[in-house]
Amino acid sequence: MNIASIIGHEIYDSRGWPTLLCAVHLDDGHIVYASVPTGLSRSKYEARELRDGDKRLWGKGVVKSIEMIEQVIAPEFVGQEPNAITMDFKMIEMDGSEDKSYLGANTMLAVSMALYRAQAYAEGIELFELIGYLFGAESITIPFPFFNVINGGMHAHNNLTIQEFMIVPVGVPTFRESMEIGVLVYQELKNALTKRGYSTAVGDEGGFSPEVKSDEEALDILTEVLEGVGSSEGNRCVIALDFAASQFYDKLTHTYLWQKKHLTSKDMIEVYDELISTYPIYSIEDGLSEDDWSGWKAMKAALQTKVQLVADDLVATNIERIAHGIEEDCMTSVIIKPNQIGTITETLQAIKLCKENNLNTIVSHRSGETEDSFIADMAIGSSAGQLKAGGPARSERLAKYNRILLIEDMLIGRM
Ligand code: 2PG
Ligand code: MG
Repeated sequence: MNIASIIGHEIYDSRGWPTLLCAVHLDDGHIVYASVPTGLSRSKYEARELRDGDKRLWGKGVVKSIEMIEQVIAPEFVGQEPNAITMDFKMIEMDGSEDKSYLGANTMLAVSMALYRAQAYAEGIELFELIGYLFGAESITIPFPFFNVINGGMHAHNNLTIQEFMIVPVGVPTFRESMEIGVLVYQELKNALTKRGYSTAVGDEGGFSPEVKSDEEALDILTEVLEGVGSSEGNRCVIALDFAASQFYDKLTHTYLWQKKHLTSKDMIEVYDELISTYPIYSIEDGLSEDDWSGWKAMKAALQTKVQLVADDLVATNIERIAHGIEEDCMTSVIIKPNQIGTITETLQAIKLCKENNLNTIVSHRSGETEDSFIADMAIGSSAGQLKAGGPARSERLAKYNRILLIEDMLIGRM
């Protein structure tokens, strides 16, 4: 089966900003689609998106990306069988830049995802099966979810410095049961916030964004809710936090602006140690900034036995930066976001590098999402282990969780 055409479309993401959808038309008439997300609290080391930069839609339009797809990429691939890995490498060669700025990481990723889907369709298998096969996996595992239940930082307009307060069900055998616990905690948290007179409006990732007085108050409320739900269900949830510290790092003074004080990396590590001893915290993401290699090294030395230390902005799904982080001994886990690097093939290489070096991986959505559920298949096919896809609310978040529920049902023969 061959590719008949590749078409780009401008669509809108969960924030109402334009984004890109790619359609690969196959010569049997079947069409596969893929659409790409956009981050807000981005690392400066991420691959570059191509945006129109004109007067329309704040310069965020993607007409230039559509032209790249239809006039530059499609002529290379039309008439050929979909072969995602070869075609990803071809696009990397065509782009020729360090940061994907010629074709655009959004352009390349939309095509890459659609090619993986087209190849799975051509081979008559599910997307997660193709990814598992290409990844060389002997078996696959369902990831456990990080549900984002309170939004702060750049994802909400409230007092919270911590960007993401997530809950992670533990000791739960199936994804379906994790999901039940996730929605239960979410609803109980809603009640707890209402009782205290706080708003239950949600932020960009589907978690609540209350005007609580401090990060600690949010943690107090969340811990109280978790204790209640834990005792009634016999299951436990732990807390995962994304501090997104690059966002409160002050480049002029080389300090972190934490709760109105200027703190050093060393002070921040003490803050985390204190928080870990007070709350049931299992995972800390981006506790320090994207350039603070020595701080990360010290943080790992101090906290690695107590908590998972997750690098996101620091390494930006870039194998060279991940390799540097391994050399410097900076983290125990890595966030994996396809649009930080620009192709699925490179994203899978990043997961592989982490696994070969005993690092955990967390496949992640972006704050501006679409209904595309690709990352669910990718997390399963690569046995990434962990997935963060937002709150258990809002369809662009649920699209990922619901796809996993469906795959889990397939795997136990309920299809
Ligand atoms: C993060 C992400 C996703 P954004 O910092 O981990 O949660 O946020 O997509 O806004 O960069
Ligand atoms: Mg992050």
